[in-house]
Amino acid sequence: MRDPVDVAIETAREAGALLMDYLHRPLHSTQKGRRADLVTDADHASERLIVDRLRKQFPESTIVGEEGGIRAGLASERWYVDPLDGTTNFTHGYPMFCVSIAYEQDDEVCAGVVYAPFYDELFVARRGAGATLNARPLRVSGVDRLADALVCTGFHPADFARNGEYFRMMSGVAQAVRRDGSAALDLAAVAAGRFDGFWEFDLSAWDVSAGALIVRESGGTVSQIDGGSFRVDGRAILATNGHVHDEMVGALSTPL
Ligand code: 2AM
Ligand code: CA
Repeated sequence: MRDPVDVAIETAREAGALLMDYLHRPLHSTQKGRRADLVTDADHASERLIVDRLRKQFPESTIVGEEGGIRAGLASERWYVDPLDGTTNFTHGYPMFCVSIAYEQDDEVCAGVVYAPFYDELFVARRGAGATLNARPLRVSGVDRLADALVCTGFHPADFARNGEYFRMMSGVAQAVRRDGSAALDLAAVAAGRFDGFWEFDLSAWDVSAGALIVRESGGTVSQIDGGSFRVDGRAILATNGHVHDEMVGALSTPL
């Protein structure tokens, strides 16, 4: 069997090149539901490419892709695929979009790859063996007070109200808050020490599975927003450099 990390890297790069090809073409996009919940031809083409490559190399595995749902296979080997994370950004030519691929064995994510083709940035994590950005070791930041921290969040297209309140509150206690539109890249930015923390409600396993491993393997901490144990299907995520984790759990558990 081939190394899942190598396969994920090759596949993410290939899908990233495909996205760059689509970037400057007129796009056909449809709304999946709400106004900001878009899917384009590029999402579908990227997912087809990724599923094809993974199927060839790992015919037995289960594949959970955002645009195609589950393709059944072994329960013990599962791939989580977001063929285009940051679709709204992509449709506007805003560069914060990526491909996210994670490989899980026996309910443990053991490989995570996030590739941002516009920047040619490849984030890779192997469970227990650290994480890299374009082959250089990654490390979270050393900022140790929320008051000095640059933090980031994201908004589910169907629910701005609740997180809007948290955004406002966090803007008063952190140094500053950003909203960049791609959960996988936000997590990669925590791993790289660019953001000191990131939280978001209502995400799916394909949004967070690779990025969460990359944060952990860069020395960061990942949990539910209330501080409970992280699960890829837990919907809510808090990822930090570790130093500001408890302060962020405290801030996000304040009744608003
Ligand atoms: P997407 O671009 O792959 O849809 C924005 O803060 C983040 O939320 C992005 O990672 C975006 O991923 C994700 N997102 C958008 N719509 C979503 C939905 N309906 N359910 C879960 N996540 C969603
Ligand atoms: Ca997507």
